[in-house]
Amino acid sequence: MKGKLMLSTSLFLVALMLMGSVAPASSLVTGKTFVIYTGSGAFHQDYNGFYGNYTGAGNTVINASDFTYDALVAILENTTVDALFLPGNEFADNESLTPIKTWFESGKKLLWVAGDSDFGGYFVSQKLNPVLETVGSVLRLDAGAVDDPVSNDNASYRVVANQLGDGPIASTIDATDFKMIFHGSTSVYYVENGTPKDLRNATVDNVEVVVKSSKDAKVIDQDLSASSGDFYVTINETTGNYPMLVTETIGDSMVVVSGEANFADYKNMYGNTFEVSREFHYGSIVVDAIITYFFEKIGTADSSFLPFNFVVPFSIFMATAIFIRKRRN
Ligand SMILES: [Ca+2]
Repeated sequence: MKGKLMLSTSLFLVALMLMGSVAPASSLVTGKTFVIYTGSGAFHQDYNGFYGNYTGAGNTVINASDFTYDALVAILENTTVDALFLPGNEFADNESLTPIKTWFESGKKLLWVAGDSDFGGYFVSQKLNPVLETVGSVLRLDAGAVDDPVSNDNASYRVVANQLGDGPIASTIDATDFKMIFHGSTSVYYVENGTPKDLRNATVDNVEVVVKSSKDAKVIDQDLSASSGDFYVTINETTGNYPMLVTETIGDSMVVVSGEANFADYKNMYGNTFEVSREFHYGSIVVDAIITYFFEKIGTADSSFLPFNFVVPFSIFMATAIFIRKRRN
């Protein structure tokens, strides 16, 4: 009788330990290596909030703002890099994207491609979209700018996206009165057989729209480039609900495409207050939720790590069983 009680107690302890090995979605990942490669073209260079949070949680964050492209390639080829962030970069014609493709296709990799609006010609989406193309993503950054005359932080270019999607990642975010700042942002469309397509009402395999603009937003071609990438401005008879932050799972890797580098400090995007009105927003919470979801559900730790979760509770279970047997004898 006593043995049975001890057996059920030890089984209960094992169950508790197994449950405890799954971190809640709101917690940060640990033990990962991130690289933020700003290159020569990226506008945003400050990531102190992101750096502090993730190094504090036991990750390595390499702010590769002064790296050459060759130095980036060397680190992708010689180090275990789990996530690569490209904020508004432009790659030169002689910078082969093959090393990024090879790295991504090696599996369990998170590639975050962040755009910018076409304000003043600082960012040209056609120079960053080839990265998405080379890793096999159907997502593309629009070559225009999202402008919201209604949902904004005191100026229409300080877009306050106020719609959270209903996919598996967005569903991990517990939000009431959802708001997220995208300062001078572009949006995301997709391609099908080489043709640009509206992502707002489409269901695309392995693609999740995590955050959308308000129903009142418009897309404008503010640099008047009228380029092939200025897609949404051509269908502006239906405004609003632009995809601002989208993921695509490719094998056990994932791309994240955002209209702004909202893991940057810039104008409090990776933060929780608006720049002007100081209202609360979900910026860092959304970024963290995406990263956590990826490493817990898609690019999960390899099998060599799994026994550790199992070995400790199993050893306790066996020791208890042996102890019970000995007591009986
Ligand atoms: Ca444009």
